[in-house]
This record gives sequence, structure tokens and C-alpha cells, in this order.
Amino acid sequence: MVHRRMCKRAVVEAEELQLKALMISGHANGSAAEPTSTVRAANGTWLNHRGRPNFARIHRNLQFAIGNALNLEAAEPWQILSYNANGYYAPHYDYLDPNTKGVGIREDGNRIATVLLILQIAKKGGTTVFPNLDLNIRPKAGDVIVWINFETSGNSNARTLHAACPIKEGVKIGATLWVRSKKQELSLPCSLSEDHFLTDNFFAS
Ligand SMILES: O=C(O)CCC(=O)C(=O)O
Repeated sequence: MVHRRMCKRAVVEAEELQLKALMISGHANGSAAEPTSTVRAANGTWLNHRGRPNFARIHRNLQFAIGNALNLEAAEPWQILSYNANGYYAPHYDYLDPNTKGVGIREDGNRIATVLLILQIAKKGGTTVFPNLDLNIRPKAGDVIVWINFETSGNSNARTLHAACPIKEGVKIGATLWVRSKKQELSLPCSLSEDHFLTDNFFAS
């Protein structure tokens, strides 16, 4: 979905940034978020959507490709992750515990969707797995995996449990946009189905 050449340039941009172990917000195995990284062995950084020229271009192109389905302006900054040998991201959910303070749920809503762009794949290992869907994805550089973390009822979707498998050789680099639910109202055309009205309730503040 994203041209290889752009990915290579984005990898150079990512490598120029200071990548270090990051705090994690989310659910590890469905429990409360853990502040340190037994959940994840990777280095990373946050980067504004237009913080580097290639990332800006990629953000624009992704918005063009996704169209009205999601407003990517409402996403958190890019989270760039680089996994070296033995790096991994243990099974977790991306949605936030609504009771967690300081993660902007009241202001921005929850993480309704995840857009994961693979910039570089490992030589061995490092696939993205969804255990509850029995899905093991071996992406190529430039592939983008998009999923919605909630059901139309507004309940979090347990099938979105996912992980990055351990790297056996090489370095994997990915860039994630966690898209918040506020400012998505115009992206979602209204339908006459009952489900949709439940969704509307979910988006109401
Ligand atoms: O790098 C991967 O395959 C998974 C990344 C991930 O779990 C996330 O960004 O939430």
C-alpha cells in the first residue's frame, strides 16, 4: 500500500530519531496497562504526523487511501517501533481502559482503530499475530494492517488481541497510528440499522 521507496526513506528518518524504550498504554492480555516493558522489547519514539517529510507524505497518502472511513488527523502521533533480535510485543489490546486517567479519553475518545504500517521486515520472525482470530500475518515492507478495536455496539472487541512475534534475525520497523474516536463523527455516514444508532451513542460524549 505504501511504496517501498517511501518506506526506505521513512526508515532513514526513523533512524535519525532517538529511539528508546517507551512507556506503554493499552491492555496487556486484557489487564490494566503496564508501565514498563515486560510487554514489549523494542525501541521506539513518538513523531508528529508531519514531523518528517516522508512520514508527512505517508500520512497524507494513507488518508487518501482510507478515505472517509477514518479521520487520521484524530490519531495519536506516529508510534515508531524498532525490534532487534529477540524483540517482541506480547499479546495485547490497543484500546485503553476507560478508567485510566491522563491518557486523553475524555478529550479524544478511545483508540477506535489501529493503522499499522510495516516499514521494514525482519529476516526471520516478527510476524504479526491475532491469536483469537487464528491469524498469522507475514507482511511485506509497505503493507498496512488496519483494524477496528470496538464492535458497533461500542464494546471493545476481544478478537483484536494481537502481538509481534519475536525477531529471530534482522530488524523489524513499524509505525502505528492509534486513531481516536472523537472527530470521527463525519467519517461515519448514518444508516437506518439499529446497530448504527448504538454506534452513534458510543461516539456521543
Ligand atoms: O509490530 C507489530 O507487528 C505489532 C505492533 C502493535 O502491536 C501495535 O502497534 O499495537
